Amino acid sequence: MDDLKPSLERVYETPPTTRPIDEAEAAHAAGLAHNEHIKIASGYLRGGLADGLLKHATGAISEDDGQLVKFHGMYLQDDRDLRPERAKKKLDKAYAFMIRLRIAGGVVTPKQWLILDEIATTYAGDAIRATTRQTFQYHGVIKSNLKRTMAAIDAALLDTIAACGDVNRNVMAATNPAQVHAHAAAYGLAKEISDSLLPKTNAWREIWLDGERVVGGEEEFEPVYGRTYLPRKFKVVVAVPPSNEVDVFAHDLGFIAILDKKQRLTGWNVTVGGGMGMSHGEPDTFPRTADLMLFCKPGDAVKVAEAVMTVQRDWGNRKNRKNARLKYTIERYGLKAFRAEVEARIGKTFAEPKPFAFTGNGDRYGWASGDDGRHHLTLYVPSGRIKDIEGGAQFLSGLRRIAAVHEGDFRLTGNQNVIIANVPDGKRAEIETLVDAYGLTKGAGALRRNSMACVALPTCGLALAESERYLPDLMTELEGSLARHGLENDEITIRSTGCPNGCARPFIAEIGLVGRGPERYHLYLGAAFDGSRLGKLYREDVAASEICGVLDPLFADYAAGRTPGEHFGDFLVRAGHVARTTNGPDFHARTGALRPSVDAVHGT
Ligand code: SRM
Ligand code: SF4
Repeated sequence: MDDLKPSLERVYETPPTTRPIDEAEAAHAAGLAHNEHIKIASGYLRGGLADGLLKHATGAISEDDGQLVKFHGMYLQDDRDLRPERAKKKLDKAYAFMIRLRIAGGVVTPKQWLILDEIATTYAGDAIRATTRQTFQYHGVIKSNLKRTMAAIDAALLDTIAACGDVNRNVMAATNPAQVHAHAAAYGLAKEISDSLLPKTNAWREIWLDGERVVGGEEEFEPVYGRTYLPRKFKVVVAVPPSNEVDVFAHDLGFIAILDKKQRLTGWNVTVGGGMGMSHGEPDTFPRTADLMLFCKPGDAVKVAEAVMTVQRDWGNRKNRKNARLKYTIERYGLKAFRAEVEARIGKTFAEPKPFAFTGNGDRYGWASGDDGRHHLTLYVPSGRIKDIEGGAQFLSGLRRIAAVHEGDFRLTGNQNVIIANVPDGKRAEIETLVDAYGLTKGAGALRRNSMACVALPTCGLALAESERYLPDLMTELEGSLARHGLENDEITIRSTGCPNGCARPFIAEIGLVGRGPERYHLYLGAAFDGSRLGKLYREDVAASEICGVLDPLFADYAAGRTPGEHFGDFLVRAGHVARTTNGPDFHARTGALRPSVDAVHGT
């Protein structure tokens, strides 16, 4: 259990004792990040959004409103494929909005699915994208359709509030359908936390649904957040061992279910300080796997979530957004001081984390049955893109037909896949027939089953390289190489992102590709199969065409030298191909361990 403790020899800064800076004057004086000023001046997330929507001369909104609209679940984007041609013709960029929903635990009813489908066909280019955090995104919604789209989302009894921005984001929860009771507990906690940490401002209804402006004591709008909300995004996740499908170590705050022998919940291990984002060439930024902090009883979990978030609200860095996530707060003040403050705010001392073990961070595909006799079908949706593929799977049409007859619900997974959940005995054959008729995929080869790619080009404004449009071709090449070495059935995780922000969590995949520039990637290797250990930079700036050639000899070595059951990432570390990364501060070091590992506790 000693491994649970953070490195004690590090020298930490003294934690602040004051509440967050909430005044514009103080913000100026303290040299806070520009986004802090935007929040303060916004009047609880209103800014100039309502007026900006009325400006028909442009499909865009102002730069500051572009920051603010994120809190409403939207991003101003443009189609980057069209940039050169439009620039040549001296046309404005092809602006449109990405809209992200907030769906705690990723559960929607068939009725909601049908409305979401209609929105896709009416306003969003006949596609919905299931994200790496269990929700849906639409791309390509033009400004003049924003309000209509939001009204339709509201009609589905869903919303986009706090899906992006410096707030608590969509709360993820384990989906494992076979663990009926544990899933119910995980989903219940995700819902409770999502509701409890939801911003209270009425701005969303007012702007998008023409709701009435609520007047009165402004402070009462945001009793938890105040006017400046959080220093940065905040992500919460609820996991149920043995599956780490939600990648609990990648998030600011995590809850890991501790189950008794009858699979009933006894309480939650709490993790803090995970995160993926970093910037190339800036060693002060790094991905970090979360620390295990404490164990709490089920009745205390929401209080713990509130306390962790408010300590981060007060202690997080509001001057430098690149250093503002909870992971850096923990690095700055130490886990011990952070936990003491959380306990002080709740007025209770908690127990130490309990042992548990994860086996992997992928999804289970195909049919599974719960102990309540209901059936659940996990479909493989390449990069989460729910659309009709020419000459291929008809995901949009097929799931629409299924939603029309389905009596259970749908669940999105943290790996961009879709579960047709809670199918009664009598409906299973009908669903199966529709799945086959529309060519929906119940699985894929071992590598693809364990793959993820972020959106990247053409919509993501931060992409340095392709991701979703590149990974399938690379995997085809790699599958050939794996087959040559007899590894075609081995489960190896592979994830790619178009930049180091890490939206598909590549730093905890056994093979991680991170965009460096057009057709060039950094290659990270040596992460743990269960998502508990970071990989290490193996080769810088590799041309896309050379990646398979770099990996092929490593596959050969793995096939020849692995021990029974040894995963690829573990093998690469043991065989000395890459140094073991013990945690964030050690991420950029080529060798050596700066911190004790927590692997012993979570079973790798
Ligand atoms: Fe992400 C920004 C897409 C999960 C870390 N992310 C973006 C933006 C909004 C680009 C932007 O700021 O202009 C991307 C929009 C692309 C597009 O066209 O849709 C984007 N992120 C996504 C999604 C859709 C990727 C996907 O393929 O599914 C995921 C939506 C999740 C959701 O439903 O809420 C998505 N993003 C993640 C994750 C994974 C996770 O949370 O498990 C991470 C890494 C974990 C973390 O937060 O550290 C992630 N996204 C980022 C970052 C880096 C944050 C940081 O701390 O450095 C950015 C950039 C930023 O915030 O400045 C970013
Ligand atoms: Fe965009 Fe980078 Fe996120 Fe990919 S990882 S979606 S390129 S921000």
